[in-house]
Amino acid sequence: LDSRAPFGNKDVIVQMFEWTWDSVAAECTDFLGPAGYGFVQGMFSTANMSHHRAIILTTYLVTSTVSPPQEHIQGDQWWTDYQPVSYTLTSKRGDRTQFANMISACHAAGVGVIADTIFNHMSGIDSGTGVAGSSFTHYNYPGIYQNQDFHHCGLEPGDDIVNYDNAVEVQTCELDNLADLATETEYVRGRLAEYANDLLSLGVDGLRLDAAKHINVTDIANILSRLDKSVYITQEVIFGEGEPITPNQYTGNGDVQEFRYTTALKNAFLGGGISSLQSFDNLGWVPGTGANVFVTNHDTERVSGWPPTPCQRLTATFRSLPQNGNSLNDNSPSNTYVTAMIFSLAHPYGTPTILSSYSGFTNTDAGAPNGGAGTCSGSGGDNGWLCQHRWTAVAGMVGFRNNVGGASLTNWVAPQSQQIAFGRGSAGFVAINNADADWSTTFETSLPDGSYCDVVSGASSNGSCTGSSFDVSSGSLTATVPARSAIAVHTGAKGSGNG
Ligand code: LM2
Ligand code: CA
Repeated sequence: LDSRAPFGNKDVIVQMFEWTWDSVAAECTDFLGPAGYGFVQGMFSTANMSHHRAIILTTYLVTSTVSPPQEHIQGDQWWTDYQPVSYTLTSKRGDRTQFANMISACHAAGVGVIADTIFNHMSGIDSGTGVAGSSFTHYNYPGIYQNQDFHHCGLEPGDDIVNYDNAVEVQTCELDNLADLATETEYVRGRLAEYANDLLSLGVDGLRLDAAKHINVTDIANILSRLDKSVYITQEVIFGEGEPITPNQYTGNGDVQEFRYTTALKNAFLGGGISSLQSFDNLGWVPGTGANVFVTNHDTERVSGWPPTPCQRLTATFRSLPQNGNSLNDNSPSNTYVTAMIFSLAHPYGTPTILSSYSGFTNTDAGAPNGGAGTCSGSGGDNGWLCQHRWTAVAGMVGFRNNVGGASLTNWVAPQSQQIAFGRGSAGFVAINNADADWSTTFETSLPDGSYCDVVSGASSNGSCTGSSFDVSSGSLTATVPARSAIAVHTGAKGSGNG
């Protein structure tokens, strides 16, 4: 067992962006992993289960990533969750009891929970009252932090980070005016560890460290050394060309989010050619065993500020901002968002996170729909929620990934720059056609002979396929991969015919 594997040997993370704790709990129970319904048994024979539920089972790891559980400022914008005012576990997503109940429900369904954790800062507004009633001013959070617990860098007017080429400035000045915690001090370290340990005591399985780039790597190491148990860690360290603080410096603390991957997939799928995506091993990126990767996250799916003006492009500040919109998203053309997620779940590099978010993100401030209560319908979204984690191709590829495990990449072919196919040992095979014409060919695979269900278009149900099916004979698989689409088969989804 890889001690870094997020939860058991299932490594797919779903980021339930802005879902309330009650709605995450229900989704864990209803879809993400019905208790006792182990995919490891591999069969979907329970009569009263819909095939959608059957596909998913215990496959996902849930992260409440973009919904930090602590008290934050009031307001309707999604980003109010990123301005903490106390460590009371009451947020717009629910209270402490609901948070604890969510963890219990998800665990009962075989799904782990990662909490988004803000170690870098408190609020960015001058004063107010948080959602649990705590009053505060910018550098005074009664009973928690006072003026001396914050950095006052003095390097720029207003103490804001401007120059990303200066490591001290990036880590001791303020990100968007957010009061920057003095994480080198004993008191702040101890207080942050106390908060993290409170989360762990409720059963949290991992932490996403928000704005980790803005915290010295040794400060993070010190805080983590105080945790009561070892949990999965993923750190947000956004790569910026030429900057002194790099993602690779943080690998000793746990996984690191590799934003170069996000950018590479966008560029490849939108024109550069997906044949460039065979390997990420010799690019100087975070090694695959320590990388957390995604096609998009809550920051990059938002389009504000992108593309940059030519003048912005020249500034170091711009280079390392979250690069809003610098990724594929639900509005991307030609099904590229879906085919890129298929690629991400099929390729062995990194631990993949699938964002599950809501539409209308072109309004970059808009908070969650439906009062934050996440709802889905069948294999799609509902009430403004997109429910990417339920999409047939995404759910099918989560099953693919769990089935192929750590099998190595085999049988790679790329007859042209927008068509690729590869296997994962003898356990799975995928072909992605990002060209505008169908791709009809015979692939050489390492699969055992048999009949397989295409998990992009459907699933295996009682020995037959709800989508397409393909036969493998002497390793050969003859298929037509539709334009701007994909096919994927694996040994955990056998079947024939067409349901
Ligand atoms: C992260 N990365 O380092 C998160 O992934 C990102 O979503 C967070 O920014 C950021 N850290 C801080 O936790 C978001 C959002 C910002 C928003 C901040 C704080 O992208 O737009 O900033 O949360 O809520 C907002 C205003 C900004 C204002 C700031 C402070 O947009 O104009 O700055 O609040 O009041 C004066
Ligand atoms: Ca800092």
